[in-house]
This record gives sequence, C-alpha cells and structure tokens, in this order.
Amino acid sequence: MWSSRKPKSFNKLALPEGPAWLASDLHLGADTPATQQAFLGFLHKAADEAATVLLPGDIFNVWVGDDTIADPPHWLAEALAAMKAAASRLPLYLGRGNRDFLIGQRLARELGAHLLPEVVLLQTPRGPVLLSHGDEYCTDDRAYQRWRAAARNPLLQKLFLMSSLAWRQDFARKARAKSMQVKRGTPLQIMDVSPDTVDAALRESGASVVVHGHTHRPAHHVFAVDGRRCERWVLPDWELDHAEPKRGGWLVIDKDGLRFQDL
Ligand code: LP5
Ligand code: MN
Repeated sequence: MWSSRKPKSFNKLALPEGPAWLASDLHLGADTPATQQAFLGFLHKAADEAATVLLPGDIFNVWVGDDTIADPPHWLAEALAAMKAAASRLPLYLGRGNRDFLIGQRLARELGAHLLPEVVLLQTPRGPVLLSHGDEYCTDDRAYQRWRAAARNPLLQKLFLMSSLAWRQDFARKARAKSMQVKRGTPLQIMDVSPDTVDAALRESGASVVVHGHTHRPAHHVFAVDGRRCERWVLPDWELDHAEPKRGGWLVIDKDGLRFQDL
C-alpha cells in the first residue's frame, strides 16, 4: 500500500525553463506501426517546440531486458533511433511502467536519456507536480499489487534476466495473455486508482497536482484534500492501430499551467 511504502523524501527534478511534454502508455511493439509513426512525429515536434520530454512508463508493450537492444527488430531500432535523436536535442526522461519496468541504465545510456525514479516531484513553474506511471495508486487491485510486488523483487528480476531472451519473451507473452484474461473479469473501478491512495500521496508530498498514466482514462480531475484544491491529470494511452477512433496525445506543462494536446 502507498503509506507503508512511503518514501522518506520525494525525489525532486527541476525542469529546465520552457515547455515540458509528457506522454505515456504508447505500448510500442511489432504490431503498432501507426502508433509508432505518431510517436516519431511527437518526438520530432518536441525537439523543435519543447524544452524537456518525459515518458512516464509503458513506452513499450513489453520490455524483457536491455539486452534486447543488442540485436533489435526493425521497429525497435527505428523507435530507439528516434529517441536517441530527440535526446541529442533536449533532455529525455524515461519512466518505467507496469509493462516495461525492466528498462535499465543500459538503454538510458545508449539513448543519452535519463531514468526517472518511480515517483518524482517535478519542480515546475506552476509549483510541484507529482509524477509516476500510476499503477502504484491502483491499490484496490489486489491481484495486480501481488504480481507487482513479486515482479519488482530484485532477486527475481536478476534470475529472470539470467534466462535466455527467447524464454523471457515467451514468459512475457504468457503474462500478457494472462493479464488480458484477468482484466476481462475485473471491474473497471477496481482497476482505476484508489482516491484514498492518491490523497495520501498528495498529502505526503505536499504537491497539489498529480500526473500519471496507466489507467487509459484520460481526464483532468479537480478535488479537495484536507480543504486544499488538488488536481489529477491522467495521461491518455496511444492506440492508432487497433481501435477506432484512434487516440493518443500528451500533456504540456509550462508557465501557463498544464494542458492536454491531442494528437
Ligand atoms: O498491462 P495490462 O494493461 O494488461 O494490465 C495491467 C495489469 N497487468 C500487468 C501484467 C503485464 O501486462 C505483463 C507484463 C509482462 C512483463 C514481462 C517481464 C516480466 C518480468 C518478471 C520479473 C520477475 O501489469 C493488470 C491490472 C491492470 O494493469 C489495471 O491496473 O489489473 O493486472 C492483472 O491483470 C493482475 C494479474 O494477476 C497479473 C498477472 C500477470 C501474469 C502472471 C504470470 C503468468 C505467467 C504464466 C507463465 C506460465
Ligand atoms: Mn501501464
């Protein structure tokens, strides 16, 4: 639960002056060519118009280890080249989601990007903004939190990463299939963030704005915590290959505040 995992102090990140662009839940893979093209367009535009890009998780549909980049499939090579090009023009921050939490320093180094801590307090012109992937707020989803705790175990991760790439890819395919099956039987409300957990995070961090992705329920919520006006901005997922209408977009944070930018 959030409070029992309460960090003693929050990692802070001062954003450089100028607009920060945030996008998550792109779920890139071999079967998402249209989503990938939209992402490449986003990075290209960001390099011209933004001062920082933050990608707080689930950039990839699944990530089974940084050694994937030694011999990447074509789609991945293309995505990595675009991220590297963007990172050569502005700071690029990679967060880890529930599908790509095995992203590590090797990938970041290769791209010239920086890894984000699990939860980070962004210092923005509009005050502190609490940023994370969002799955840590889904504390009513007990089955997921059990899996999450196991999958974040450093020893299990080490063992997993020691097995062959083919075995890991096969495991990931089975885990994805299992997840999709379990989700079909789980009420949407259980899979959403727990309001109490979000309130606790806002209380503990002192921020009045929280930004996350993961739930695929983009929105701008305004509510009160202990009488303090708070906001929760939920980033959209990107899906331009398997859904109509196509969807995706990002959040801009600059001196004028926060706003969504549709694709
Ligand atoms: O991702 P999504 O949107 O489908 O659903 C998530 C939750 N599910 C997950 C699981 C991921 O999709 C799978 C990620 C694979 C990572 C590969 C690396 C593995 C490394 C291991 C290192 C030790 O995150 C889902 C939530 C939903 O979000 C909403 O929040 O509900 O959670 C579940 O569905 C709960 C299930 O219990 C999760 C089951 C995971 C699979 C268990 C392993 C089975 C493997 C079988 C092999 C024989
Ligand atoms: Mn996610």
